[in-house]
Amino acid sequence: MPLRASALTPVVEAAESNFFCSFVSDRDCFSFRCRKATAPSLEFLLNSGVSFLDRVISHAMFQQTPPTLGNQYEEDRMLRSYLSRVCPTDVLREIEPSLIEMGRLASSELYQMQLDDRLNEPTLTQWDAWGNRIDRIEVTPLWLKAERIAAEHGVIATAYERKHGSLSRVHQCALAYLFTPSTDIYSCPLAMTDGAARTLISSGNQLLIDRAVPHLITREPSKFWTSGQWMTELTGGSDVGLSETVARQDKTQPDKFYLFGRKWFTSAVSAQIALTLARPEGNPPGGRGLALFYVETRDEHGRLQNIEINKLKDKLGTRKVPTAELTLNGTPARLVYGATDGVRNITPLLNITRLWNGISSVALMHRGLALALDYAKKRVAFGAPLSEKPLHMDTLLGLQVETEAAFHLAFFVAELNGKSEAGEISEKDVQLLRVLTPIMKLTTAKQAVMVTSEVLESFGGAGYIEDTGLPILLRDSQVLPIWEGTTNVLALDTFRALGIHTTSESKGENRLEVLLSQFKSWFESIRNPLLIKAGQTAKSALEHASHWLLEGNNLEAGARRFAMTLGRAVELALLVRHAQWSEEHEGDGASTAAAHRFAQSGIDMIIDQPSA
Ligand code: MFK
Repeated sequence: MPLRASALTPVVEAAESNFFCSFVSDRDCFSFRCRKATAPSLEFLLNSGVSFLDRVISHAMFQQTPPTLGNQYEEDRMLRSYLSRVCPTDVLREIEPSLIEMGRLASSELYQMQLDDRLNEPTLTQWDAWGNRIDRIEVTPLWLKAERIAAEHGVIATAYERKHGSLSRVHQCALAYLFTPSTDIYSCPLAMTDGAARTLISSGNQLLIDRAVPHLITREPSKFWTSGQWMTELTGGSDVGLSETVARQDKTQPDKFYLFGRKWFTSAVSAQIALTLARPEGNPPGGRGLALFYVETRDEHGRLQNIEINKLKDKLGTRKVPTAELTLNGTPARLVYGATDGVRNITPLLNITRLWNGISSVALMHRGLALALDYAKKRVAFGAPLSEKPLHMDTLLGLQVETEAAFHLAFFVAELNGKSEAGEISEKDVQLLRVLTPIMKLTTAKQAVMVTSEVLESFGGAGYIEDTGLPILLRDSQVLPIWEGTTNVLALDTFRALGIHTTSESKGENRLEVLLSQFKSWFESIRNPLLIKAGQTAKSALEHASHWLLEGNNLEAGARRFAMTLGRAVELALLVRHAQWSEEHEGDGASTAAAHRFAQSGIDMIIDQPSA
């Protein structure tokens, strides 16, 4: 209630040793109490009550200091320690300036702009004043800035310039991790752009590589293109083989097609190109009958190429992403790689966007924690800052541990991608990459929802208030388990990757050998007894999952628990390995404490059938 000091009259009560004064009017009331010895005289209050009151009010009105962010690279023990382990010293020296700069941008101008941009959303204008269909999308100021910064700072380019071999992918993911939480899911078009570049390069289609890839991986903002990934149709987001979009071949140019159909969830429709699936006329049903197509959304005059944007989706979160429903009315398209097997051919894109999903998950978790930890130092309740309250700090520590575990899994998958791209990957690591991609995506996405939800709670009511900028963390995290394959679809993909057929009779084979042997090599150098014990917990969970597989009862129903167990066990194993290194090379026991705690945070989720 704002006080109108000028209209106030002092009402004074003086007791034995206390002095109590209320300033009251018909609308306002303000009271203060002080010791009688220091109390102002009634005459003073009557004569200069207003200015006195101003002083009292300015001292007495409680103001909560909001949370702030420091340089998001320099303050991130987890990221810095990890990079110190995986990067040779000269590589770290070369990449650090870019990370420090991105950490600065993320905590300063991008973060401030994100708060200022909060109420802006993309708009769709379908018609101009003269009745022409224009379907113009305008994105928000933050997104425009994010696009420029992403290009200039090489958030895509770094992975393709490959200045540091396989570690360039790790460097790029570190940039993406720092950039993501301050740019309102601009990571979505970047993820798809990265995936499109990777898919086009691996397709070997030189015409399309020459045409599009230089734009996708440039650092020059005016030349930078983003890509969409149009897969989902009304028939299904998961069962993509049901897609109804038809591809009609040009009679005179056999490699040119025209697409007819509806795409139901096209993220970031503002992109210059898209990779999409359609069924060439005469092809059989299912994913094998689909083909992968390359589309340029606009012609040389900037007009959409027979694409109608029917509406923008009204979503729970990711509201800065212009996600649209489209009709393709003869959109020109080119085959990327063969006229069949579209689902298989688009999987390089899926696997890159799933990596981005994991990196975004840990990025949002880390941002939430950075704010919550800073706030804990500033918020006083029940006589002390929250940072001195054991229960509050224990709650945040639990979130830190989940974040750290998720971080190591996401970045391990980044390392494997880097090795694959640099042509340095072993056969065993190819298998690991295939298996760990869905496991990493599903595990980290669930952790992100849990952690960001708890982060909001750690702010009390403020966490539920929009203009603190906090609720967006939870809303944006909630998409992470949904898009790019839901938790259940990815649990089934884990089976696919391990060659497990839920109906097959071949139960005997141990499909988890690749993970078990990896654990063995990671644990060879573990000496700290706490870490040995934590490693044993990871191994036991994996062995339990393996036995459950061999039992072979109701495999499909247990697929999520199986995949989650694998995800948490691998996270724990990676944490243990890193903790041993950190103790020996940095003299830091923080990761050991995290591993110890994570080992007791529910690794094994397998539920056995009751024995007969
Ligand atoms: C912020 C970061 C993230 C940004 C995201 C940006 C925006 C996202 C917008 C979207 O959400 S786009 C839509 C995302 N959609 C999906 O992720 C689809 C989810 N559904 C699946 O993943 C299904 O598992 C799938 C469509 C792949 C199943 O389809 P099918 O037709 O039943 O596939 P099938 O027959 O099992 O597999 C076909 C081939 O692909 C097989 O190989 P072969 O032909 O050699 O036998 C599979 O082994 C292979 N395959 C499937 N998934 C694979 C894969 N290969 C490698 N990696 C994979 N992940």
